[in-house]
Amino acid sequence: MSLPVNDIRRLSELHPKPQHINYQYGTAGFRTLGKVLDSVLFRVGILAALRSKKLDGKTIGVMVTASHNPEPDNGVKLVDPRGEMLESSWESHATVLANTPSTDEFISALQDFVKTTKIDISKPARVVYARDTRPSGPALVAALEDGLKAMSAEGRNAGVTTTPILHYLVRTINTKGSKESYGTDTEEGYYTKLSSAFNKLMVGRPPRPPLVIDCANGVGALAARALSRYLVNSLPVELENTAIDTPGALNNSCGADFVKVNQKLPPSLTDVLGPCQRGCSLDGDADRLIYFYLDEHREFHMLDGDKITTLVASFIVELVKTVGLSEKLKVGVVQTAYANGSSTKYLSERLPVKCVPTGVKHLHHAAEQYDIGVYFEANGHGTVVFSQPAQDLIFSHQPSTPTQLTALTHLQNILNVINQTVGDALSDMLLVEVVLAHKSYGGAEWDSLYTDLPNRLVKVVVPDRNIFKTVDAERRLVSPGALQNKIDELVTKYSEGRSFVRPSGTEDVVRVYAEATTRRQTDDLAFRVAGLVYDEAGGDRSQRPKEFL
Ligand code: 16G
Ligand code: MG
Repeated sequence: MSLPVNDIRRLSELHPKPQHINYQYGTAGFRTLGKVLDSVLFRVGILAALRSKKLDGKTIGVMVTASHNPEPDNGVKLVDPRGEMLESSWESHATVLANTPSTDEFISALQDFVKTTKIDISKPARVVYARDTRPSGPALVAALEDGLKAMSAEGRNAGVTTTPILHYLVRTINTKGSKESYGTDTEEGYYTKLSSAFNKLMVGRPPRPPLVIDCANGVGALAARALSRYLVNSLPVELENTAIDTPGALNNSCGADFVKVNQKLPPSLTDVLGPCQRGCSLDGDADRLIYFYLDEHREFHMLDGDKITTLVASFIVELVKTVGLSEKLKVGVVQTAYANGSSTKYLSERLPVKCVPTGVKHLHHAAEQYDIGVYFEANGHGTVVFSQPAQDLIFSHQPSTPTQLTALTHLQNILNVINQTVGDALSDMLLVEVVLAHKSYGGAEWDSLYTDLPNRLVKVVVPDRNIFKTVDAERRLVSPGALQNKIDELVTKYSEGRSFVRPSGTEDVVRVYAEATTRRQTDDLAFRVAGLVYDEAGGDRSQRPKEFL
């Protein structure tokens, strides 16, 4: 059997590739302005069908979203059968196929690809897809559907939903009826799985003050509302920034990225969040979560991905110890260079900690090397993964005391609260709430586990970010030239100074991170390193970073 060339040709003509645009399947799939993604979505439809055929008809996921980015942006990424990110060797195939200029060249690139990758076209193709609330979403989904149609793939439209729910659906569809079954393959199945485990964990805990959830005016608003109906007796919530139909509102001065980058409360919550009340922000597709609270003087405190890691990892370690399984279940943590130095210090004194390059796939894979792997990026994306033997043990172990039994039951329920496929803001939020309730912590007690070093993230616009090459989990530059030496020399002048430079995987910029013991020193270090980067890369003088003191 060969490719249905006629159908592909006819439909491809409806989705011509714009000239002069070079697409790239980056860290989070293809991501750029929604209005230039039509041809990409059509081609991704075809690629998803081929990926499914290659994997013997397993269901592949496609998510249409641009996450925390501005509303006019959009994007698309593929999800592999266990709900994980697309295998990296296929990322470059995706890039090649998206950039072939004409229908004829696209078809011949497809034919080469099918041959070299040894795809059996006669196999079935199944794809489940969803989108976030962006206005450009419906047209992009229609283009994707044309791609599926061209391949006669079986498509399941999961509608408007969060990225982590789409990942959950992929995993549940593919494991249905098997020993590794992960739940019911519907949104309702997701809410039921998470909430019933959560509700069991909250039995007997004192009632909690309401949690304010900033939904970033995105799809998280729909999911948080749906989830809250299952939590009436366990967790009171107040949903804010739920204006999914207001043009321009998505991620605008709200959401997890706004809070993390600006290190401040979304202005819309100023009159909402009371002193000592907990709040959290989701991002535009609800796969990132940042917590915060105001102290009694209404001063803002942020609890980011590093704080979540510490809270969650410590709690799981305690449970494992109480159950008496410390020898058999090793808990480890995975972070990136963006993790606050204080968090790394605190965690390394207690647990194995690994540092990997930015991007969920790196963290996820590294976390899978532990029996129980906790990973979070500082930006709030993360989850906990349990190896299959660890899960089997947790569900088959025979405890010898009532205390052990209680801890084991908690561990079992914790496993079901967690979305192991990918970082999931709502699942992570439930997990955090469980730990806070069990430890009787408010924001301040949680925050006091360690004190963040002041830190600063700066973007530098350069003519070509590709000249920046890093090693050692992005902590050191090997190119351009002597830049790393200059950074090293500068850093020694700052108490507890640390700084690194890496090219962004999602934007045409270079990012500079700096931390030191005081805010002033941190800002100064970031500014100086940004200046070095700028000078080394030879950018336009007018765009040289300005001092932000
Ligand atoms: C994407 C990544 C996120 C990473 C960010 C870095 C996924 C699903 N998401 O959003 O993990 O932190 O890119 O962006 O992998 P940057 O390369 O522009 O700094
Ligand atoms: Mg996101």
